[in-house]
Amino acid sequence: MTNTRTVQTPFNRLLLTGAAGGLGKVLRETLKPYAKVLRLSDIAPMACAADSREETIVCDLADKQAVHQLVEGVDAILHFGGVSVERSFEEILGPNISGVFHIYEAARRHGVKRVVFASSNHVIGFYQQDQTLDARSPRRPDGYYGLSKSYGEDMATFYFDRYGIETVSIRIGSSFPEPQNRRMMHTWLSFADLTQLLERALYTPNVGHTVVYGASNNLNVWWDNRYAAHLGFAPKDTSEIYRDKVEAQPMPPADDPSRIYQGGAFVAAGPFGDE
Ligand code: NAI
Ligand code: 15L
Repeated sequence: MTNTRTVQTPFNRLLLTGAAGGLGKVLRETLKPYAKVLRLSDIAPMACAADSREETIVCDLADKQAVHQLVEGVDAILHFGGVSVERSFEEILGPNISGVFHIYEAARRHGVKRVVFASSNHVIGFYQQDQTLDARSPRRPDGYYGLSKSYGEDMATFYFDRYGIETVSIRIGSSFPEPQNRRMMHTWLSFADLTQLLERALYTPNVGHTVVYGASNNLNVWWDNRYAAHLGFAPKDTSEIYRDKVEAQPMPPADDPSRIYQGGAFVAAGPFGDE
């Protein structure tokens, strides 16, 4: 993928959490123009630093002191680490809930002024697919994972109001190489459009706490980004080019959550811990 946008002055050091994950591996490459040094972190092992423009640090987000050390010396944080699917509350608690608190506390103590938070469409997953939402629509999380992202967004608002740390929370739809099912025809976010959105989130001045939905220029998107217009996000890709391939899959039954709810199957996960 090539990024054709004007590359702005690189940050001295950007921190990317979740660097060993699906998106982290992509962003490790596409974020290079924006940082003299990219600090890559995950709890899982990562490929070693390729050159002096990369640093790799293994860190558990649930470990406050380790996160404090991780954040020292960075100019901005792209927070992508944590549990990325629906799990029990106990599994979500450390990585996502304590983790996001540790990130903001470390940002405050080290004077980091900008965070980009990988939030999720699952903060609004219990809305039905015939509804159009904007950033002011009340949240309707579809599980503990969505609740943890909702908490992360509240954390971002608090740290802006109290300490002036700015955040762009990106409610990512479905960011994969291509849409995998009919629902993702609406929610798909290409890696190129994600990278463009991250660039806007890093460089746009005075964002306060901005919430933006992360979807490509798909034919029928459920989300209206009017309250994030100042970011100037203009997605270029569309899921339409995959329509024939996706629609060759069997149609799920009419009562399948993937046809009813914006969050799809996540709304039906759990309960956990009854066994
Ligand atoms: P992923 O699951 O592939 O990557 C998440 C990474 O976080 C993993 O490498 C994992 O090892 C790491 N992690 C988990 N627990 C950790 C801990 N305690 N300490 C440090 N690192 C830990 O997920 P993916 O798809 O790359 O997503 C990245 C971020 O974007 C996640 O926060 C996810 O919630 C969010 N997101 C992704 C979407 C997508 O379509 N890919 C959609 C919406 C949100
Ligand atoms: C998410 O938040 C997940 O991290 C990702 O794996 C997908 O399930 C995505 O949402 C989605 O809703 O398609």
